[in-house]
Amino acid sequence: MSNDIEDRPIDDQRLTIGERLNTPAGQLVKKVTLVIVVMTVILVIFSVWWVNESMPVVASDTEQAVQDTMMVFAVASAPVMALVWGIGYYSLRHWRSPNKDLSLPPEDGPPIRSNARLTMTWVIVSGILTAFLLVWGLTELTATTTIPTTSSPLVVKVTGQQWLWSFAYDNDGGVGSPDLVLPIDRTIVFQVTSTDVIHSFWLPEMGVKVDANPGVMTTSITTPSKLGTFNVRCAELCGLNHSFMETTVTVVSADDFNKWITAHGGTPGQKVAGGTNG
Ligand SMILES: [Cu+2]
Repeated sequence: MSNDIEDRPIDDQRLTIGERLNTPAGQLVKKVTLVIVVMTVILVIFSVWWVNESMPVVASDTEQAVQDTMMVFAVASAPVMALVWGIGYYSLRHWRSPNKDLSLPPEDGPPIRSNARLTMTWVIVSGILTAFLLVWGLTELTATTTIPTTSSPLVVKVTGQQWLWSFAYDNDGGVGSPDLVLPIDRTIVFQVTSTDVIHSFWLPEMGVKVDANPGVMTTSITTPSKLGTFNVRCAELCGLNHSFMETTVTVVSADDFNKWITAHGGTPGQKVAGGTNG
């Protein structure tokens, strides 16, 4: 049997890019590219709008990093999604079987043996994209989980139990409280545990969500960046009243924080071994 594919003249490959774009196949490529570009623009606009619309207010550096990462990943994935949809559009529109009789399989198009330029472009572009996202993710992860050595962090002991949270400030005279009060612009180290079942300590506006496990101390850090009162929730189904396991976190100035500690019988900066449990 003769190999009719290899015998076929390869006129297409002798044309310049400009000439090839003017062939019927080239016109089609231009049309699909336009669809992909328009779809990319729409998806980027949608991503930016959706992240701004659906995410909570930013009350800490951690939440800022979370929302920046959401935005970067959404925008970076927009052209990939547009490419997949664009090829889907092309396939559905132009490779539909012309046969009304669906018992007959559609005729195959010419097989493509290789396309070095396309392969290299695909490998390089997707390699750069994934490397960028990996480096971005690792950089943000390191920045939001490393305690800065230049500042003195505030340690807050967080205890979950069915169905309330309690907070202890062992480095400030052992103050205990059912509400969380934090000074602005100071690194906070949460030491989280539970007295009964597994809970999850969640500060939606501060980008903190960490398991509270009985017998184990988990740690999470953040730096509040906005004055105000925000939510404290439990994010792990922990029993009958799980949905009521909530309180507030109030971010105040450093002076007001010291006054609050003093008003609750503590001394700012005075360490207490063991401390209270709220
Ligand atoms: Cu809980």
